[in-house]
Amino acid sequence: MPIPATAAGLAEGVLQRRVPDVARAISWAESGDARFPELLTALFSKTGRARVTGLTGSPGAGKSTLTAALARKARAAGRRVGIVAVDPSSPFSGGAILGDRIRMQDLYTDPGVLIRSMATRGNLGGLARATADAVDVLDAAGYDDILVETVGVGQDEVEVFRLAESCVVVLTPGMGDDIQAIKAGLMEVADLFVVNKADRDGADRVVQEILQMLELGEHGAWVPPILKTVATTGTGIDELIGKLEEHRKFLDGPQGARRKSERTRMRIEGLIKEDFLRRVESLRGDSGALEAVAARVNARMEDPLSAARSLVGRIDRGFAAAAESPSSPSKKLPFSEFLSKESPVPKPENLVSRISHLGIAVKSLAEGGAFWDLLGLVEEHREEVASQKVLTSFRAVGESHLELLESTSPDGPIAKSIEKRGPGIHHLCVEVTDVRAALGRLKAAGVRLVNEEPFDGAHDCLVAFVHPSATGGILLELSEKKAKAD
Ligand SMILES: Nc1nc2c(ncn2[C@@H]2O[C@H](COP(=O)(O)OP(=O)(O)OP(=O)(O)O)[C@@H](O)[C@H]2O)c(=O)[nH]1
Ligand SMILES: [Mg+2]
Repeated sequence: MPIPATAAGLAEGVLQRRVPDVARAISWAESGDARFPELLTALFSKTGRARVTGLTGSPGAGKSTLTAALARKARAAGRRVGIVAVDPSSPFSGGAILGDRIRMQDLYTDPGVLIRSMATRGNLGGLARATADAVDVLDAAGYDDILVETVGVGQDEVEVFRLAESCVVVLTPGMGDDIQAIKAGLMEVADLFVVNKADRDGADRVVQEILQMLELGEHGAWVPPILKTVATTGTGIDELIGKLEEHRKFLDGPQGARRKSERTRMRIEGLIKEDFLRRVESLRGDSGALEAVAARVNARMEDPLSAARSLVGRIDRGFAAAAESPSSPSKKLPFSEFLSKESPVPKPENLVSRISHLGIAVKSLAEGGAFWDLLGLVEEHREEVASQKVLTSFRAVGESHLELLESTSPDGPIAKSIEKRGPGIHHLCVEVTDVRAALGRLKAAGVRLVNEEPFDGAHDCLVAFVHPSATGGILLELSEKKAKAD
């Protein structure tokens, strides 16, 4: 069966657990394919079932051997296993000595196991994102246990690692200073410590060192257990599985819920950061924008703060435009393109057709009108709007009007406005094509409205007011011409 090229087709293949489709979906995640977001949308509601365990530690600590041991146990229990190796030298990713790979041949040939390696691209958190996406694909494809192996060295790997539900830090005897590095980067993300190669001298000393670290450091309701294993013989594996099970139960409790939402937040935050960083990078590259602005600042033609602001403005405009244009496969930043498409930046449809009128509060129409008569702007139309307790007088100025407003009652809005601020500009009215659509959009954006529902105004219009606090200081009237009923 050919592998589908559309997101919808591939999603179906993944959900039907077709291995080539799963592999293709992960490739999309890894390369940041423009179709991946749609795929993830289709799959995401089917995720959340798998147990995701991360294993990290120094090179050669035995992560792959442990991963293989855990995978075999899961297979023996009839569970399907996905392995993601974020590690260039892992036997799973093919970089390790052949012997290791041969020892794991059973896993490679088992149809209930899918092994996948992720390239260390090592920049801007892309790896963490791709790995999290790959895990989601495997989860949707019904893999019960997902094991993620990473080398716990760089910040990027830590980011990957902490996305797992249960994070296992693998240490070995004779690590020396390594334990300091672990302390700095991994302490607070570790859920379990494994001292592997416990068949060697010094395992107990490592256990002691970890205990000391744990005593000094802060940890929440879950105190990370420390286990000794010999991954090559399987010693301690059952205990490790038992502790992972306990941790899983902990996560299913109230403490776990908090932790899960924290990780989800982190994942979303990571995506936003990735997008921002790419935008900043885009200034460096082809456009030369950063260099040009730097030259201006160096020449003291512009200060750095203004320069930065103008560049931020350019980024926003640039990405709004990118979101409008059809995506081309040769684009360098397909994923951030996706993010900007999803963000609320894209240019909204214009709902305003023209300035309808400027409303001026006057004590009396006669007095207020006299001045405009001098300029030849004579009254065209007079109308009382009973609901607003106001008498209005319209004078055409080209396509727009002046609307003089005289209160018909001392407790009307115009009387109150004059009492507070004196006579003068009262509001600006713009004509909109659809006042309800405009109100809906403003409301969704949290804009403070005076009227949530439009009402009948002068001139056969449907109108509503927006509070000055939202518009930059002026009361804004939105007005829609009602279709003339013949
Ligand atoms: N003596 C002993 N050797 C072990 C043990 N676990 C793993 N090894 C060996 O240590 C070597 C490295 O094991 P791996 O599982 O590849 O270690 P890793 O952490 O995945 O290594 P990288 O992926 O290269 O970082 C292999 O030769 C294993 O056979 C153990 O418990 N005891
Ligand atoms: Mg490995």
